[in-house]
Amino acid sequence: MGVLNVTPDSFSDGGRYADRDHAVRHGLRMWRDGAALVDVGGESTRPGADRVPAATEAARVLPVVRELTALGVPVSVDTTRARVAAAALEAGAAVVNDVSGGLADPDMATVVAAAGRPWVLMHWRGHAKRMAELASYTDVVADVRTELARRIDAALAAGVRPDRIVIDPGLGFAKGAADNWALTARLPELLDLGYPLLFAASRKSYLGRLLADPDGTPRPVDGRVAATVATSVLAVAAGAWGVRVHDVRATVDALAVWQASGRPCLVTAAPPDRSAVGGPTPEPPPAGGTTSPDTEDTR
Ligand code: PMM
Repeated sequence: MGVLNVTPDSFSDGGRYADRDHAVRHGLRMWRDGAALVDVGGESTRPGADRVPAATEAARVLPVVRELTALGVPVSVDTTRARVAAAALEAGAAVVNDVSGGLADPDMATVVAAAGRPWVLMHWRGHAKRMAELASYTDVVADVRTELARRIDAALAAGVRPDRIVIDPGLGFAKGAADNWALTARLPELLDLGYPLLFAASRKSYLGRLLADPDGTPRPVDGRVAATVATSVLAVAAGAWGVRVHDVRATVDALAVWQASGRPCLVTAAPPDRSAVGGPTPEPPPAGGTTSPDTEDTR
């Protein structure tokens, strides 16, 4: 899943693709680089961010979703709003990526159930403005697992088909660096829920802190590609179904190496069926490049 934030303020690529033509070109490039989905988002979730009105979010994402799908690019819409999701599905989006796991908008489950499309349920505790206060856990992996299980139950109760559900631990969302590393190390406990898992560490600040200078200055966003690729390969080798990344080409290359080396597995338990969620098949990667962001985050 290639990240396409059509926002002026996302931490990882803020402002870069706010222009529609530029966004479409970048989405097309990520698809050509091998992304199976291009994830179009119109509301920043960086910690502390204010919400944007639904109409603004829709105005940002819908033309891009429409243009990319017209070009044959499979698209997911990154939104917590049922209204925006419904309009994006109507415009051709194949998947709803909901960082709130259905919690932000009570109508989301109905929309997704009626559309019959895959739904990414991310672990979430609250909107960006206050998520830092919500990062308190007894055992982060057990707590995330329990809270994700509740979201799955709610989705099923609303009529969403089990083979349409994807889960996501929500790295950096009401989670500190130690929480993110624990979730990475203990991914099998989340996979044990029996659903395909999306892993989204790309360029997040805990990678910047891992790679900080001796004086403690975090590595800037554009210096986190190798660390992102490493986390993605580890996640896939542990059984993740997909990875959400900005640097598609580097990720696809690394996963080609993983595949050519016999898909070594980091866990003994059988990973979930990766074909369980209907959706697009990746295109072979033709030539192209990726761009680097220069903004900082606090996630
Ligand atoms: N992270 C961001 C946005 N959308 N979606 C899912 N499913 N999982 C995530 O962890 C996630 C997401 C924030 O990162 P960005 O600003 O780089 O898009």
